[in-house]
Amino acid sequence: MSTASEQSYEHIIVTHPAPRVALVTLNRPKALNALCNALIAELNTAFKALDRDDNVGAIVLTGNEKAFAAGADIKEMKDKTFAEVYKHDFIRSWSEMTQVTKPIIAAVRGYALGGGCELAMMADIIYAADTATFGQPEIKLGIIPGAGGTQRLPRLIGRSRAMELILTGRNFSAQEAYSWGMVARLFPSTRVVEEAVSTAEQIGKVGGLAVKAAKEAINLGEEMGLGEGVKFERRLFHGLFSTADQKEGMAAFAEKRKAQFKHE
Ligand code: DAK
Repeated sequence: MSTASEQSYEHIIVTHPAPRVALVTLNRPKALNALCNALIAELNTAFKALDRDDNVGAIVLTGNEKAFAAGADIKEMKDKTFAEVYKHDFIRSWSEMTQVTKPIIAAVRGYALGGGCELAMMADIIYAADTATFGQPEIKLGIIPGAGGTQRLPRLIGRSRAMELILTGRNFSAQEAYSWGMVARLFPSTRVVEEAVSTAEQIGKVGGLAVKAAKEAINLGEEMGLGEGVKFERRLFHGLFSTADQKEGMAAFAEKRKAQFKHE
């Protein structure tokens, strides 16, 4: 039994739908999963526990049919003052999800707006329902994206498209997000979570240390120049020759059998 699944939460549900897979479901349906402080705190607690859990290889993050998440909780933040948000570095904890070392697949159905879209972009892979709606509508509220939207969206879909979307606040469709490369795969809404779980299960079966290294190389590489990134990749590659999984993976290939990875 996993540590995270033993804990019960108010705004999220953590389950284990397949071996080595954790499914984290945002559960504030009446507010379209608006991301209040308490929800973000629970999400961070769950992610930390799942990241430490040796029985978890990959995590799926989802909402419900109507909303992945309709953004930060507008009602909670509407009366805040500059002094308050600046002094307490308002919702800095949002970015803790990016510290998780295990792969996170966002399975997006319904609305992924504002902070909801940003949360999806913090995941490593986005699967979406073909009916999902994305958007960074903050400009219409007199603010700008505050959880990485102005940084991640242009990197994912290109500067000109991101500029247009962020400056107008126009929502965009799952098809657009897919054609621009932000979403990896589209599915009917009824299948998106099971497909994400199935991919997470596949990831959970291969060597966990190699998975961790691959995620680290891709994510840290985005912050480096090409030469530095390639060198960093090579060091991680070299390091994997010290793992039992590398010995097992290559021996299994040579012996024409299925590898049994131990994630060590
Ligand atoms: N916050 C609070 N409540 C929300 C909400 C939200 N973002 N979105 C929906 N709700 C609530 C509605 O108020 C309503 O509650 P009741 O009236 O029933 O009490 C309930 O959810 C159902 O919503 P609707 O009645 O509006 O449902 P509809 O189907 O008619 O419309 C909608 C769905 C998604 C089009 C609409 O709800 C909508 O436009 N929602 C707001 C979308 C939005 O503007 N999102 C961006 C929020 S700003 C930061 C990090 C992040 C952020 C900021 C800073 N830092 C780290 C510094 C993020 C900012 C944002 O996300």
